Amino acid sequence: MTTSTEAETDPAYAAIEDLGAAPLWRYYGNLFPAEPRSAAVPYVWRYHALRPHLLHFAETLSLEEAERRVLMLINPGMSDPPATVNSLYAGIQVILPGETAQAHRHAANAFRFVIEGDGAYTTVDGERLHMRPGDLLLTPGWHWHDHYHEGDGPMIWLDALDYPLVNALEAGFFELFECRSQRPVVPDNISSRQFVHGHLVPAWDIARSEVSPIGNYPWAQTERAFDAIAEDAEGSQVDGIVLEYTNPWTGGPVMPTMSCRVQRLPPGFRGAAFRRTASSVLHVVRGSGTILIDDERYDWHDRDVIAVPGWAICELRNPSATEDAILFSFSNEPVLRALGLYREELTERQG
Ligand code: GTQ
Repeated sequence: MTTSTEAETDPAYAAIEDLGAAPLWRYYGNLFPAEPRSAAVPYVWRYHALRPHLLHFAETLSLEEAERRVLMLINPGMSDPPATVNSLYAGIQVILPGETAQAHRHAANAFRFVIEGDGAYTTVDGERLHMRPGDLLLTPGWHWHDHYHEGDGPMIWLDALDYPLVNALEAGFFELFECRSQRPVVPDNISSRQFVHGHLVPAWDIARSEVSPIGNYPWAQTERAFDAIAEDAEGSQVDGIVLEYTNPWTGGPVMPTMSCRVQRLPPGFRGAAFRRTASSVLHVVRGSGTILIDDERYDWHDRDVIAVPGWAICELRNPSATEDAILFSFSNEPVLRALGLYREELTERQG
């Protein structure tokens, strides 16, 4: 038998290293943790603090120079490669009146959630989509997309992409379109209008893709969906009145790698503590409140963005006596579910 001191000096360690091999017994605990340990840490990006800097770059950096003018929201635990949480990235993009962000496509799936402004459009595979605050616009992988702004004042939105996953899988592709902007080839906003009825959807498209055919999920419909919920509905004990944006073909998430939700926390809401293997990002649409993440309390306010690492113990609260809080969120739950790795549980807080 070899003792541990002998092991330190055993020349066989260096010999196997030179041969491209390693002793599993020195790696075991890290490779097979008892439970997930996220590289991401909990973090809150303050919209009111970032916004002036975003506008500074809007004044000093042209879209010809920047391609996309975006402040990436990089998790302090995930700088290389940069990500917001595990397989997801979020950023805050600004475009000014008269500007165009040139057409391109990438293998990564993307979507945008509009924060402020009016009069901008994104064209996705030849469909012009009008962007208004609270709208969710999908740019599925390998769809051409460009943005332009005809309105007044800055247009700002939250971007989300799954590039950390796509790059980890070494499946990233990127192409510029042949000209700066696409010409529309179908009527504006047609996909949202055709699918708005939900129970009566165009049946001639036989693709039935895992990617939603809807380009824009307008905020006006989201509000209508909330208004239709019964007054005394209890909702989820952890998430309140939570709605999922769905792919009308499957009833499942809008894209195979990202699920999008919006939730209303009524005044005084105190959520139960829970954890999930999925990692998520929250964006405050309205209101303010707190989230306990692994026993640390974080305040959040209007338009902030919050990183929630996978398997962290979380608890949401809306302490206001009178105001609802509305959160938009996205997560990698569909990836974990597809691979049989999704778990969630109610939990006691530690400590
Ligand atoms: O608007 O197409 O934040 O391609 C990152 C990559 C936005 C976009 C991002 C992108 C875009």
